[in-house]
Amino acid sequence: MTIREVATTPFPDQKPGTSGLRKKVPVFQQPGYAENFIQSILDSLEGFAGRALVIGGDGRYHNRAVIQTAIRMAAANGFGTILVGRGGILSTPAASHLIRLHGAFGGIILSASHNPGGPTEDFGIKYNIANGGPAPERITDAIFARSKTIDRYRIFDAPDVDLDRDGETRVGDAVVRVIDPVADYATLMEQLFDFPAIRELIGSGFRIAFDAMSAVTGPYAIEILEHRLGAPKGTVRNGTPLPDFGGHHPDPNLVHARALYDEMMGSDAPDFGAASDGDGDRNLIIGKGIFVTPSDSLAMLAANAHLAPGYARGLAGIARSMPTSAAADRVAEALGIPLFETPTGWKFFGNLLDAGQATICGEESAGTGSDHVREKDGLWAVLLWLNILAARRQSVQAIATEHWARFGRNYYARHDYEGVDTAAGDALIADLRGRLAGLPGTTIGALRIEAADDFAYHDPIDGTQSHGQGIRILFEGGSRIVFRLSGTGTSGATIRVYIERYEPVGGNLGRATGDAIADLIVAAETIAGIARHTGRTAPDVIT
Ligand code: VG1
Ligand code: CO
Repeated sequence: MTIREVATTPFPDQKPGTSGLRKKVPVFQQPGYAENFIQSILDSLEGFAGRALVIGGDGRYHNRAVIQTAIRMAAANGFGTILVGRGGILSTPAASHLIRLHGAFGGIILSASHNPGGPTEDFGIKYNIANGGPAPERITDAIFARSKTIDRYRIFDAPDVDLDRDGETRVGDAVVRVIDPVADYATLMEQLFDFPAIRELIGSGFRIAFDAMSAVTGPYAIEILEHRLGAPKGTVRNGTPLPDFGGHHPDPNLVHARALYDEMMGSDAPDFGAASDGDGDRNLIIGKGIFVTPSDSLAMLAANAHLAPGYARGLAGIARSMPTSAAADRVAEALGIPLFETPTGWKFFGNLLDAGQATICGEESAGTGSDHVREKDGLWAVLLWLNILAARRQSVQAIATEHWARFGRNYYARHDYEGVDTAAGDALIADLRGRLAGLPGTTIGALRIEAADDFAYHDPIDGTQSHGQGIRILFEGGSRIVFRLSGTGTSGATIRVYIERYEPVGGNLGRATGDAIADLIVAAETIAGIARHTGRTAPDVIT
């Protein structure tokens, strides 16, 4: 085995987005493309000689090829141990856990999350640091800068590692260990939650439907829900990870998990429905007859977390991304703990979790998690819900209704305009930005704008400043519209419009969301001119 130094030239488009570098598979298949990015990661790190690196992915098309490349390059660059999930599989939260469990230097996760997979669909690479979390902007900026000047990469000439058998091999001096992707993660869940109580709930006839969407969560959900918690076989649907996710979007929302939603709204609905995304970090929660918005789920989990053994000590604080509704803020206030508002993307929670300032975090995009790892965690949210349901012995509907009666209700929806011309998306945001100063004090129908700004974050732990994180229009009474551009897409622009209306305790808490926010939807169009800029008169996806 020899190390090869391969001369290369930069690709101009390797800027990591909200969660790593995501491109179409054919882009990643260009000679040197993945190699350049991986070498740019390695060149941006210091002090990893002889240390461990975790590598795994969500099993999508091209996963195995890039895993072999990453192993050969990590070995050639001096890592001492490389831990790889069997079959090249690791869910994002499981990878985060393994980095922490093994005291690894970091990890390379291959995923494009909820985006479709296949020969012409999406692929992604991201780097996670020693705390198990996504690399902060300081590192992703360095990776991008390096990718623009890179002129060589280092790789071992070596045969492929057999990814399908547990055990150790060597690539040069590095030990490559293929490990069970599920076992350690399942054990961690068992430590956090009251498995006997959940097992008893299930034994009493409580029915669960879990849709793994033919993505990475299948093996985890089968092991935990069916094997360890005794749910009947078949509780987990679409439980085998497929390279093309069966041709679907592995995005657990009301559009792409429609079959589950329809079942949960039907007369013979199970008691609890859930789904996860391509890489296992998102969650969809649906009770019998009730969809729980992710923002509400965060608030309800935080309000009830003490019922699970792992959180019986209480929460130090709650963190949410800016576009996530303020439902969690009211819980934090009631618990007398701090609430942190961060930019979109899990990387911004890492410092708060490391510092012990926040225990539970969440995003409106179906991401919830805690300080047990440094990624959002789909199955974790499902299990915390099940633990709460086992402790309270009430329906999801009853828990939600009581929650709103106590805290009020943040009616909430996100409207996505996908595949918009990039220049039109940029122009819409630039136009809004230019008009921000003139908006406060103006009215649209009965709505009066109280404040408008472009969200900036000052990290309270390390002082980092992040600007331009989304346009906020705040109305009197607590309603709000947020506009931002997606940072995870691979073609064109996606405009996200986040709409929220607060209904206080004693108000009308049982409305249909669409009705409750109808005037704000009209206001969003009036303020931003979405149709004028994009030619679109309706969103592609409403979540
Ligand atoms: C989206 C979500 C964001 C999430 C990110 C990664 O980003 O809005 O909340 O953290 O995806 O999630 P954006 O920039 O497209 O809005 V995942 O499940 O792709 O790792
Ligand atoms: Co994901």
